[in-house]
Amino acid sequence: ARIIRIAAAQVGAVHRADARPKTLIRLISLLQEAASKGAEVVLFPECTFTTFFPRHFFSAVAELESFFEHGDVTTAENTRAIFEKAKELGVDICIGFAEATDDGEHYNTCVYYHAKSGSILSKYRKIHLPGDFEPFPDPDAVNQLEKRYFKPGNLGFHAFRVPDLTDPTADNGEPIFGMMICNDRRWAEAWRCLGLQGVEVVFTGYNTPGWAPQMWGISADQDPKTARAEAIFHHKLVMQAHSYTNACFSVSAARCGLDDGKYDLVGGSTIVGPDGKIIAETATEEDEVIVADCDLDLCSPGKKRTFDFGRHRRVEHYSILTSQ
Ligand code: ING
Repeated sequence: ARIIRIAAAQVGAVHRADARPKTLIRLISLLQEAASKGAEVVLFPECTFTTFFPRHFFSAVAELESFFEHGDVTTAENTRAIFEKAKELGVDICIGFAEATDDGEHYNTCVYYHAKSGSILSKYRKIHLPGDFEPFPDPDAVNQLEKRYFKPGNLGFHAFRVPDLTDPTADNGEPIFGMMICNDRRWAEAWRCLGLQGVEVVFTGYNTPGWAPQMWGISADQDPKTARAEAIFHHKLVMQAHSYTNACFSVSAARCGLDDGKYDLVGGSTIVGPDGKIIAETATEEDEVIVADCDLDLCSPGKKRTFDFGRHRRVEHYSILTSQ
């Protein structure tokens, strides 16, 4: 069997002024907790080394740049310790961060780090950037300025095989993983691009506000509790629906909690099976680890029957998907 014990490391509130070492230590202890529970792969959230800064409008470039990682994250001062710990523990990690490239571009990025080889197997740059370029006029509005701070990803949706996790001679071969980030999960096309590559586990870190009426275009007098419940409902809806329609497992890890006592992000980290059912989910909106044993061969019935893309899809009728 091709069974892998996978964990999601949910990260609670990270404040704007939190020192980076303090946050890094939290991430490392989450990794250690997941390893102590036998996890072989651990997913961390989007932009997990700092507070979720795209909610703020920065006029000073210097502070904005302080939220980005420069150079190789596996060796850079601010981030290398978690990769070193992953290698020491022999646990693969999938982790999100704000990437500043050598040629001055900025992306919302995540990498899959393979502990055995001590290398990055795959990098993904977020393609669907939500929100706006300009902040709302209302100074109390919750902004979402990813279109201002990041460039749309340029690496596509690429599934990749991961060595050293299961018996490579088993039928179906080495595991096929894929990555997306936060808002990507709301776009069926992102999942189908990975599904058509045979993906068996999709990893998604996220930062989802519980209360952002201006961004959603609804009136600001909606009850915040209702809005938060709706945000969690829509998060689970897309993780479950797209796992089912692509016959794959999915893992989601929230950055959540009340950053700076004001900006709330919802929890709801999940591990979902290829039947669309939630296998594990967090109970808090704090730092929390969930784990599940994922038998990747449970994807086969869906891939060979109901969602056998080769036999059932009729691509000659889908051209609108790439022309509009
Ligand atoms: N955050 C949110 C997300 O897609 C959002 C933005 C929330 C858009 C709700 C629309 C509705 O979960 C990020 N970082 O993409």
